[in-house]
This record gives sequence, C-alpha cells and structure tokens, in this order.
Amino acid sequence: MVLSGGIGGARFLRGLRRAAPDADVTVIGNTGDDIHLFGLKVCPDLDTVMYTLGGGIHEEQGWGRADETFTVKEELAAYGVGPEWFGLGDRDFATHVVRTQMIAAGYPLSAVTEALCRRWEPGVTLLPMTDDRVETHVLIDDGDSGRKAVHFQEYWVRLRAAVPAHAVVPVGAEQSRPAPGVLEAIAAADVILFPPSNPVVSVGTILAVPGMREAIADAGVPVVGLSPIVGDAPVRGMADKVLAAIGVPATAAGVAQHYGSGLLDGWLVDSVDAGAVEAVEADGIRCRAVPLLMTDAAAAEAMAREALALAKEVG
Ligand code: GDP
Ligand code: FO1
Ligand code: CA
Repeated sequence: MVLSGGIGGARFLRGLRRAAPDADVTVIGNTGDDIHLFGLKVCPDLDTVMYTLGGGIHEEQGWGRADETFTVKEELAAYGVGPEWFGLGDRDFATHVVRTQMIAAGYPLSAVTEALCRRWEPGVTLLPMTDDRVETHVLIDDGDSGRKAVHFQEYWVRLRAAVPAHAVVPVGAEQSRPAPGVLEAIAAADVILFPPSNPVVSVGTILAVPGMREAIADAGVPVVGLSPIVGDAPVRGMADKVLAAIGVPATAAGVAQHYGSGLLDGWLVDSVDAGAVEAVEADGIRCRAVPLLMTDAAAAEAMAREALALAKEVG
C-alpha cells in the first residue's frame, strides 16, 4: 500500500513494481490537485501515476503525455478561452473528456479511475483518496494588506510558487470520505509506504481525509517513508515553500518529525543527510541513510528494496 502524489510517487512506484513484481500494490492517490478547466475535470496526480506506470508519461517533464501536441489549447486560445498558463495537451485532453463524461453520467471518480486504468494497465490498483471534491488552496498576499486563497495549481503553475505561501488548506477534506476500497486496502496491507511525495500537498492531503490516519495506525503493519528532501532542498517542486507555510523545517529530519512516530515506524534519508539519522531515531523512528535519487528506474528499484528491507526490520 502506497500513498502517492504525482511525480515522486509515480517514479517510486515504478521502482517498487520492479523490486516486488509479484506483490499486489494498492495506491491511494492524492486528488487535492484536481482542477476543473475548460469544463473538464483534470486529476494531475492520478494521471501522473497512471501514465508513468502505463508507459504514456512524458519522461523528462514527469507529467502529461509523451509525444504531446497542443492544437486544442491553441484553438481555445483563439476564442480567448484560457487559462493560458495551464498546458493541457491534445492526448491528455482525451483522458479528461472521458473522465468528465463518466462523472456527468453518475460514475464516482473511483469507478472512472478504474475505467481509465483498464487502458493503461499500470500494474497496481489505483484508488483516488476520495470520491468527494477536495481542492488544495494556498493563502497568498493580495494587494498591500490583504490575503486571498488561490487553487494550488494557480499557486504552483501560474505563480511558480514565487509568492509567499501563508497557509495550505485542503478545502472539502473535512467533509470527505475515503473512496470505496481505501480503508479496506489499508486494513489488508502488509506494509504501508510513503514514497518521496510532497509531505504537505500530496501525502498531507491524503492524510487529511477523515479516517485515513486512524486506519493507517490501526493497520498494525510497518509504515515506512522516504524523504523528498535531499540535502535540505526538495529534489524538485515547491515542498520547501509549502513546508514553511505549515511551519515545518524543509529537512529530511523535519519531514519525519512532522509525520511523527505515531504514524511512521521507519524513515529513509539520502546518504548526504546521514547526519539526520540520529535525530530521527531519537524521535522513535528507525532511520537509515541510503541513496534516494531516482535518476533512473534501477535507482528507484533500489530505493524500494531499501524501504521494504526497513519495513521488515521494524515489523
Ligand atoms: P507531484 O505531485 O508531481 O509534486 O509529485 P509528488 O508529490 O509525488 O512528489 C513530489 C516530491 O518528490 C518533491 O517534493 C520532490 O522533492 C520529490 N522527488 C522528486 N524526485 C525525487 C527523487 O529522485 N528523490 C527523492 N528523494 N525525492 C524526489
Ligand atoms: N505543471 C506545470 O508546471 N505546468 C503545466 O502547464 C502543467 C500542466 C499539466 C497538465 C496535466 C497534468 O496532469 C499535470 C500538469 N502539470 C503542469 C503538472 C501539475 O499540475 C503539477 O506539477 C502537480 O499537480 C503538482 O503536484
Ligand atoms: Ca501533486
């Protein structure tokens, strides 16, 4: 069982599939990044997992489709229809059309995701964290003295996280319920892994769904995470900014302490952060320093092996 965001989660999952090809892997995907654009529902993290494991991902970019073109977006722009700042490609559009059509017909997101995965065969069971609408919003400055909340995609993709973030709110999470199969999958898991996904806007959002934390703690199985922070900086993305917004140091130890020993049994930090091992262990979380850069699938596989070995050790 893996709680996943987009790129960091997806690349780790590709390694896990190689490390444990016979294991039944269930993935709970973050849906807080989801956004309605051009009348369509876009689910970046679910799609990143589906495309990465299904062989359709744009490898260098890490999101969106390989061999992508942008004719539809250009045609929409010719009508003055935006937003121009979000790059939805033609191939990707088809996914969102199918998804939106099925949702309009009454299917929950979990059923839609299952249907989309029938094409991509990701080799894992991909479940959205919830079928309910949850949207991550970020509180930023507005004018001289005010503040306003913007959608996470606007904060990240349009503003490139270049403005101070004061708070991160998973709007709707409190009223949401885990999607069908989520709590059952957690209860049935042999091991629960937190990939090096964003601890605030990916794993944090999943944990904000009521019942999720309790289910993980009650599962009574090893819970092992991998640090997305290497050498005091995120490998990519804005984890440092959103961690600061919630008052957590953007360090490998800071993230482990944020999850806490109530949730985590084991934590992997990168070799360059070996100095953090002692502090993490002092908090009651078994910690090892190993290479944590997913430079290729073999490196991700080695990380997955280390995570499984640590799970065995704490189990
Ligand atoms: P997103 O939804 O696309 O942002 O992806 P995730 O939330 O799943 O993962 C984002 C996090 O992955 C970022 O905080 C990165 O620092 C982390 N990350 C990306 N590549 C690597 C890597 O090779 N190694 C480690 N340790 N973390 C990584
Ligand atoms: N990220 C960008 O930085 N720019 C984009 O134009 C963009 C488009 C996009 C389209 C579909 C999709 O599934 C993801 C897309 N992303 C884009 C990635 C993405 O929205 C974020 O990196 C994640 O949501 C962060 O977790
Ligand atoms: Ca994400």
